[in-house]
Amino acid sequence: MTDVYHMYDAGLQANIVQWQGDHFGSQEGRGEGFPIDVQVLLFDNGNILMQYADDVEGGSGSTRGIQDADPPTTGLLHSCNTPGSVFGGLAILFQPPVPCGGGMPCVLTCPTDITVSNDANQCGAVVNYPPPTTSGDCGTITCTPPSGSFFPVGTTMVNCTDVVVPGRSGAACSFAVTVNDTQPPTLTCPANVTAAGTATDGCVITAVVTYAAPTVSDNCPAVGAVTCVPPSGSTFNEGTTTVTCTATDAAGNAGNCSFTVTVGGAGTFGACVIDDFSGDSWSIVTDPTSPIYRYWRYRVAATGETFCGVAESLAIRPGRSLTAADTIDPRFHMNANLNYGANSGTVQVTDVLTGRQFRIRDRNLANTPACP
Ligand SMILES: [Ca+2]
Repeated sequence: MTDVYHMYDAGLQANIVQWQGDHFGSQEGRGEGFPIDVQVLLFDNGNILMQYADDVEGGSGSTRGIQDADPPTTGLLHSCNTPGSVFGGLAILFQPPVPCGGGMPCVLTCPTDITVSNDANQCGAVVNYPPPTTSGDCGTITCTPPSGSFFPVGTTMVNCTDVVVPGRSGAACSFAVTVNDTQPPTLTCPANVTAAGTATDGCVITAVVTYAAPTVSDNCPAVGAVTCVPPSGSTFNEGTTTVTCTATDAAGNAGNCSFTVTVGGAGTFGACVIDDFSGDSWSIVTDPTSPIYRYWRYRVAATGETFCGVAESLAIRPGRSLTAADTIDPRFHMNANLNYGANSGTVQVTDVLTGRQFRIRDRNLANTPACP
């Protein structure tokens, strides 16, 4: 290679590099090895023009005027990956300025997979992610769905690609965005329930209680059925029972709420006495509006036994006396005589089948604790 000539042509807006080489092909009448001019124009707009001729500047050969065109319009427009096309002319214009196989291939490296929890009250999340890192000759990178999109619960693949241009294979990469539903359903239970109850065999006060189902909401659809324990319509025993309701969403998150069902309890019994020595207690329902009016219950402190029944007679003189009798029950008989004026009372219960007798002697009615 001979001397290289290099200058910038402001009119063409191009760097011109020119040198003289040897022609290795044969040309009629000239044989091989005669000198030719080779010229490369690097235009500011990125286009590249290659041409050769006996004398480029002199306009000999077949490339006359190429370097003077603005923009250059003469010569062969080279198509990438079609090598045969370069043999059809003496000048080659690379446009757009992408080297055919000359640049480093574009390589995209996607971010690692992303896992997040759902946004509050959303069945998905807005996810931001960094763009892929690039190496080589890359164009504009496009990722779908773009960063900042709303991703639904589950796994969504994000696909990133290099802009597709002639002569460059489209680089691509992908990664997974997983949004987990971590929000449990929200349950709203009914208000606490109070039921009067009825007396049953075994001296137990119970009530069949039905209640409204809790309301359920969740950030995602497909919440399973609500389960309450004990279920509505159950028989609830005397006292307070906590009802717990649960619902589970498709992701396995369980929400719950609870409320209470109270049967009987404070106020059910209107009069009570307790033996000052044995600890035996007796109670009776004195409210005529109660479904268990005149229901009595005797508890033996020493053994834990309970006897009960419904008095066929009950007489109350407020502040003065209370008398009650149950003499027709085939199991237990009862007689109560309380004298509030004298601050004392007696209660006697007989187990009819065994003949056992139990008696309360309360010498201080004023110290009787709250009705059980
Ligand atoms: Ca949920």
